[in-house]
Formats: sequence, C-alpha cells, structure tokens
Amino acid sequence: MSEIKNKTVLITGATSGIGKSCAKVFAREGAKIVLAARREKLLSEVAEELKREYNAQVFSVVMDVKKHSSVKKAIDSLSGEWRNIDILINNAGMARGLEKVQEGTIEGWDETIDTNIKGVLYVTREVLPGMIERQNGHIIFLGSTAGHDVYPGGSVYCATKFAVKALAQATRIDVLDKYVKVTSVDPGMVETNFSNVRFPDDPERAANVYKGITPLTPDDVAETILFAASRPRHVNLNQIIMTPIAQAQSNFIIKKPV
Ligand code: 8X3
Repeated sequence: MSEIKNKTVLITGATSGIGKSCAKVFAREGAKIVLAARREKLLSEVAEELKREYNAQVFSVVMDVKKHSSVKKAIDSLSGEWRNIDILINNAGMARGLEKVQEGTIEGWDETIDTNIKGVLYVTREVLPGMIERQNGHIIFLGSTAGHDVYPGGSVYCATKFAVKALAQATRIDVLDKYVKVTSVDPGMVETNFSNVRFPDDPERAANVYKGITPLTPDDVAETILFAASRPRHVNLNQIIMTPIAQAQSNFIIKKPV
C-alpha cells in the first residue's frame, strides 16, 4: 500500500491488543512505527518483534497518556524525521468495573476519564500542531459502540467514549482547512485484555464476556484502521462502526449457549 510505506505512525497503548496489532499491520506495510506505552520492557519486546518480523524502523517512547508531562516529554524526545508524525492512532483506552453510578468507585472513574478523554486530548494537542504546520496528517481515534449507545453499568466508560466521538467530530471541524484527516474507528466487542482490566479481580467474569460469540479480533480492527489510513489524499473516512456479526449495538448481542 503505497499510501502507507515510509509514513511515520505513532500508536498509543502500542504494547497490547488493538495497539499492538496496529503496530504489526502498519510495520508490515512499510511504515515507520513510534510505539508509545507505559511499560519499557514490553515496549522493547514489541519493538524487537517488529524489527525481526518486518524489518521495521521502530522508535519507542515511554508514555503515560494520563499525565500531560509524560506525553510532552515523550513527544519532545522524538528527533529528526521521527518528529514528523503522519498518522496518530489514539488507541490507549480502558474501563474499570461495571457498577451502577450509585455504586461506582472514584478511583476507577478517574483512571478511565484520565486515560480515555484527557489522554486522548494530551496526545492530540502535542502532535496536531506539527501536522498542521506540514499540512499533512491523519488522526485516528479509537471510539467504541459504547460511544453510540449506553448499557447498564457502562455509565462512565460510555461517557468517555461519547466524549471521544465528540472530540473526533470537533477536531475534524477545527482542522478542516489544514489538510489533516480525522477518523473515528468505533468497535464493539473485541477480544483483548480489555475485560481483564475491567474486572481485574474476577478472571472468570472477564473470560465469560466473549463466551458464546465470535468477537472481533484486534487484527480485524487494525486492518480496518489500515484501510482508513490508506485512502487517497482527498478521501476521509469520518466514522467507522464495526461489530461482530452477533452484535447489533452495545447491548444487543446474540450469544449461543455454551
Ligand atoms: C467496547 C467495549 O464493553 O462496550 O469498547 O463492549 S464494550
């Protein structure tokens, strides 16, 4: 895909799930990959894998998207051509628990809001001015079906993904005359570490989330992101909602008995 070869792609949350799949898929297409995530050891492991499997050019930055100082330090550490980010994949995101509002935990709310809303804003704020200056760039937001329909116990997570939808739409308007593309890719059920993070003390509950359906894989989402990123310069895919065939929207899922 000529649109992707030699492009510089920064991926947040790049060491697992959809982020790691994006790193592989874009490396396969010849992109230069900037991996951003919190854990240095995992970053080096993914970087080594990309170099070994795809002969990719890779640069890793330790970044905790929840902290603006960490985001700024990571972006400032990019030098030379690595600074010229063509594609930003705002992937880092998470959820904690499935409690009703009246029973929710403040710590879980803070973490979810800080990662999914403020994190996305911090990274976008640091990367977007360079894209505007170069009159070239593409920001891909990872939204969710949870940003379109709420479900029981999903209050804060859904609110953050509604916010991501709003941020994507508003950013698209803000850069309309700047030759920067903005896409939101909004998946439903994808089997990643997501449910283990959501239910850290209940692995059985986490495993049950995907029982009885064939969920999307991280690669399904990454290939869709690649498709969006590889359209001709004049084409912008605004929003892509994708679900497993057994899911119509957030809370309409047909599960086979297991
Ligand atoms: C998708 C997660 O819980 O809404 O972002 O299916 S969930």
